Amino acid sequence: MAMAWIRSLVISTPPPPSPTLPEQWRDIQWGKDYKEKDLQFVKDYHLNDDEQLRVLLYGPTGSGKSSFFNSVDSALQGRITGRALPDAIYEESFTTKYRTFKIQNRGPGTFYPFVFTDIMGIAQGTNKGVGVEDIKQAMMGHIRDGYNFNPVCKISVDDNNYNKTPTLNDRVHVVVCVIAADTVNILSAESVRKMREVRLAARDMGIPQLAILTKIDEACPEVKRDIKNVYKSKYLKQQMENVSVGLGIPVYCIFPVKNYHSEIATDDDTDTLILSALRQMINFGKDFLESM
Ligand SMILES: Nc1nc2c(ncn2[C@@H]2O[C@H](COP(=O)(O)OP(=O)(O)OP(=O)(O)O)[C@@H](O)[C@H]2O)c(=O)[nH]1
Ligand SMILES: [Mg+2]
Repeated sequence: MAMAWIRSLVISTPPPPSPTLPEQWRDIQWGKDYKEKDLQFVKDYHLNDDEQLRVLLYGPTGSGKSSFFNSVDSALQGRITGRALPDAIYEESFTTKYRTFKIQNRGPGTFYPFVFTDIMGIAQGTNKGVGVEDIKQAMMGHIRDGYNFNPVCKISVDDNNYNKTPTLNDRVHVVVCVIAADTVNILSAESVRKMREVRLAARDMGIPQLAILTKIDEACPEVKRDIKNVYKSKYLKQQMENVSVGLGIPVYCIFPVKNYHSEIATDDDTDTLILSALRQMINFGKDFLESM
């Protein structure tokens, strides 16, 4: 009698909802061969000798902008690199300068035709973090490498690092919003407002945009266990939809990545997500350059 009761209890108790979907909702293939194909696409990408594609990374303080550049660099070099210094304590923006990074291709002195511009993070508070006006100036190519952002006032036209006559190469061709997946729901209204402002300014300048969702390993245990669960995780899908609604960036322009942060060697599947985001940046940037 007691056994039957227990059995009926077991049968009638529904299983806990699964945190993952049975199938990936975005088509992506894993493994070394597919990673190599993506890598080849990037290696084959070329522009005219005098052209370069500039990708600007912006987003909240500590979201993983510098780490994303390092991760792209690592994926392309096949080893962990650390040129853009990331920070472990991120109450204040660790990056304070406007810095452009080239990535070496094939051998010394040869570079990929795209560069990354890493800037100070957006922060809550009027006089904290990079100002939206400075990001707009950066998009137009008015800021020179090495400029030290001042959260209190925007760059002055008299500043030594103010470029009065930017060329097409100085301008930004792709704008990337970098957000940590585990902070999407707790971003301050002010940070969201600043990021929306940047998005609208980029739209008005016709600059293509996409978003990177970092720290997917910290945000979802299933992804920490196996990165290949990224497009099965219900939580991450929800976070991508939240970013889309909050910032007005379509879901097809949002890419989840795990940055290299404590690893001592690169990994094919981690590279795959980084390269898939990079491919889209390249495609968008190419379209934009062609339209100029
Ligand atoms: N687990 C994990 N940690 C990450 C990831 N990306 C970045 N981090 C860590 O997050 C911290 C902040 O990263 P940064 O790259 O300095 O962030 P940032 O956006 O450049 O920050 P600011 O320059 O201060 O605006 C560092 O300790 C990184 O190691 C990720 O994908 N997963
Ligand atoms: Mg940084």
